[in-house]
Amino acid sequence: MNEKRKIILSGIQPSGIFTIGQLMGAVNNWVSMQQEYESFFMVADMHTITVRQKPADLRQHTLDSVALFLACGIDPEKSTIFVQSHVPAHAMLTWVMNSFTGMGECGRMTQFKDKSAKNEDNINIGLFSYPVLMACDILLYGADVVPVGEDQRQHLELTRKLAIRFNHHYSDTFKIPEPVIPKYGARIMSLQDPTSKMSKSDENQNAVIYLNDSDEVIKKKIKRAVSDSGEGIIFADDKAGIKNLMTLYSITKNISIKEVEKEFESARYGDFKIAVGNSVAEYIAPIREKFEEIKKDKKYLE
Ligand code: AQP
Repeated sequence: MNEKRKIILSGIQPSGIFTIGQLMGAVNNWVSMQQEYESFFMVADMHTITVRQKPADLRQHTLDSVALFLACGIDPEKSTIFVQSHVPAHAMLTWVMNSFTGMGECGRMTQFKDKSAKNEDNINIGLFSYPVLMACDILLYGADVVPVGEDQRQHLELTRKLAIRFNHHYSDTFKIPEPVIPKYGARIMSLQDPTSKMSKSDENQNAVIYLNDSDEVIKKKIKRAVSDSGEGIIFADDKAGIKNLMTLYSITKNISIKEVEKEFESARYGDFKIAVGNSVAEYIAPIREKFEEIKKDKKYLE
């Protein structure tokens, strides 16, 4: 039993109620991996302030994030849950690592380009060096693996590059981490534009399923989800909307994509969407109920 367990670290920004994308892309893996790994899960508030925040909202979202971690199945007896800004070493190492990072390396990051386009009036240095902070989050804890969604793959590659560079210049200081990205659910798409990632800050609320959405709201959003003018429940890249709904069904029912195809072989889109709506609502309901329950106990969360 003395064998040293491998370490995982991952985080989520407290910028609102989590989406089903964050659950399927990241948190579900956290829950299963915490059994085996020494686990650190972080409320990444320093990342969140790269976009303007209202202080009261940020405080509330930080507590909500902890409540959501617990509601999704993170066990505080097994895992360490912490708030990033409570550990000054994150900022301290970031200053060091900023001096090892090229301007071009940060400028190439897709997330920086996307977030700059969304926040044209506030393209700040924090937003630019966000991936350096993320690299330091991971390297500080000596994480072996980092469970994340597909959109974070590029940041993980930079983390590895910076660690290797630092180790090469000095001594073997940092462990080189590996990403863990789920086979399905690594990129849950917007319900209204299935060619782009489901994001909690989407202006169109019908595009996003939040973990506190009611059964009725979930069913309605999925009924209205954009599909295509064709037919057939087929998992194909040219059927992005249907592919996304099939992913949601497969994960919420815990069956394979092949089984989904078989179950809906001769179904029409409308009937399929009703089935997906029911399945997703059933999957989210216990999380929502647990979240509402835990949220009442602010003292415990603090
Ligand atoms: N749609 C998604 N599908 C799969 N995984 C996702 N993740 C986020 N969205 C999806 C994964 O969730 C983890 C935490 O992400 P984050 O806190 O960095 O949030 P984000 O990616 O910035 O999320 P949003 O919803 O896009 O927020 P806004 O709209 O505020 O920018 C990561 O592991 C991420 O891969």
